[in-house]
Amino acid sequence: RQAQIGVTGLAVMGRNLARNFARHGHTVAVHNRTAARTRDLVATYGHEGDFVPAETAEEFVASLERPRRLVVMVKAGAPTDAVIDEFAPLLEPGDMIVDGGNAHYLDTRRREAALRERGLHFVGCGISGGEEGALNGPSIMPGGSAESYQALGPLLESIAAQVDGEPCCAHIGPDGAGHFVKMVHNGIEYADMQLIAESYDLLRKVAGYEPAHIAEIFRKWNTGRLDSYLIEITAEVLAHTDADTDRPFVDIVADRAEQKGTGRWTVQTALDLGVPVSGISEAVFARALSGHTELREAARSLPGPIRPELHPDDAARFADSVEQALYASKIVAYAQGWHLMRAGSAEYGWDLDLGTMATIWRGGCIIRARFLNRIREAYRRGDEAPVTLLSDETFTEALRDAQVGWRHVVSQATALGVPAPGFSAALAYYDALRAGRLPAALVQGQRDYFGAHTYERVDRDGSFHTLWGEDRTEHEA
Ligand code: NBP
Repeated sequence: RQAQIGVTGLAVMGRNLARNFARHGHTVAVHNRTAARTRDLVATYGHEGDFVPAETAEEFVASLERPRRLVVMVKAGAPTDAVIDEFAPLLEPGDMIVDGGNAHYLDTRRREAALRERGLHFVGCGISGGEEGALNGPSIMPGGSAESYQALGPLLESIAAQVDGEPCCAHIGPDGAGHFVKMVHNGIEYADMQLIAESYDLLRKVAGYEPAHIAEIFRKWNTGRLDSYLIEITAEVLAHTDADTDRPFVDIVADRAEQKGTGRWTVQTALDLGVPVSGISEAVFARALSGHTELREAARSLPGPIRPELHPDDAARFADSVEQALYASKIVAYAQGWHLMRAGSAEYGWDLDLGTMATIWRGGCIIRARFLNRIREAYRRGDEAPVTLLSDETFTEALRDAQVGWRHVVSQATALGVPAPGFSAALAYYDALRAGRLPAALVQGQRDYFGAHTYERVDRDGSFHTLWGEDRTEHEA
């Protein structure tokens, strides 16, 4: 019998994705380099649906109906190329290879171009939600040709998370667009996590609350505008007690945060495209800093301010301000992420619909949140998409209301010596965009002085250079 879709690479993600397809009534061909995994999948989960196991690549390809839809879920990087090289010669024009791994979008662009030459569709497909999402409904971000989406879309949409009857899956754009937005999703996820972590740290060190109390505060926040998966799990983690020591779980975890690389890719891409994503970069650097044990050891005895204990009333007020700082900084981080997607779209000619990401990130993925509805609305209002989310009326109003608390938190954090790089960077970004004049004018003056890099004037067109080492007269360059 012929399968509608095939999955090769049956580690946690591939296995769960294959089960998800099967549970939705699709016949799924399954294959893995090491055949034991394939046999294991069918033996353990065969009753969940219609699986067609294949031991060889040839058998696998032969079991797929045409045009073939072949999902690759192997380790990103060289393994993906190895799998493509193995399967491409066995496929026929019009067939589709879908890479559901965490590929870099530039690799996806390269692979798509090479396979297009052979008449094959290559779909770089971002999948978010981890193993749980893969099984029960991820957020899916497929790139590639519109033609391939015609054949793939209904299948992918059927297994995606659903919010208000809408699937968390949509065609993103050509070649690397799907993996690009998945990368930005992960960058935003880094920022979100860092901002939540800073909130915890301030509530603990400034307000003086214990983790269990902070868990309650997060639970309360989760019933309001901050309602999100990450706030929900944060409350769970903070409320957890270590069974061995009876101490708060968060206190027995080594304070070195790790990273796999998509946050770093986001920042590298932002540097290349000249997009300020300080909320995301501070989050990436905060993780990096936490891992530099030797630096932290060397600096441990550096002087800091004395931290007075807060009166309980002041502590409660401070907690409210932290909620405002978190919300405002979150708006900034998302505005930066959306700016990066807009820049990527322009750079690569993707014509991204920027509202789509807000729609498909409302469910299935790690940053799923009520908040995304507001972004979706921002892109639906009016004919023109907002240049920045900050200037959308809903967000402008929220920032107006939050800024007093936000500034209070950043100044308290600074005065009391508690690092809040995410909050501070977000506020600096906000104030810099708001500023009528920036000291960039002085930087241009400096550049012209030492390097004759020229400057533009506010009062007339043209490029100018001042003869700084001579009579300081100005010349049109
Ligand atoms: P892994 O990333 O651990 O990869 C293991 C799979 O790759 C196995 O099926 C393995 O086959 C196969 N593989 C390797 Br390694 N080298 C191969 C080669 N040269 N030829 C053929 N197959 C090869 O699996 P995962 O954690 O399920 O993730 C799969 C993809 O999904 C990755 O790109 C990951 O970044 C992405 N992703 C993961 C998550 C998550 O939460 N884990 C979330 C979103 C996306 P074998 O069994 O024969 O060794």
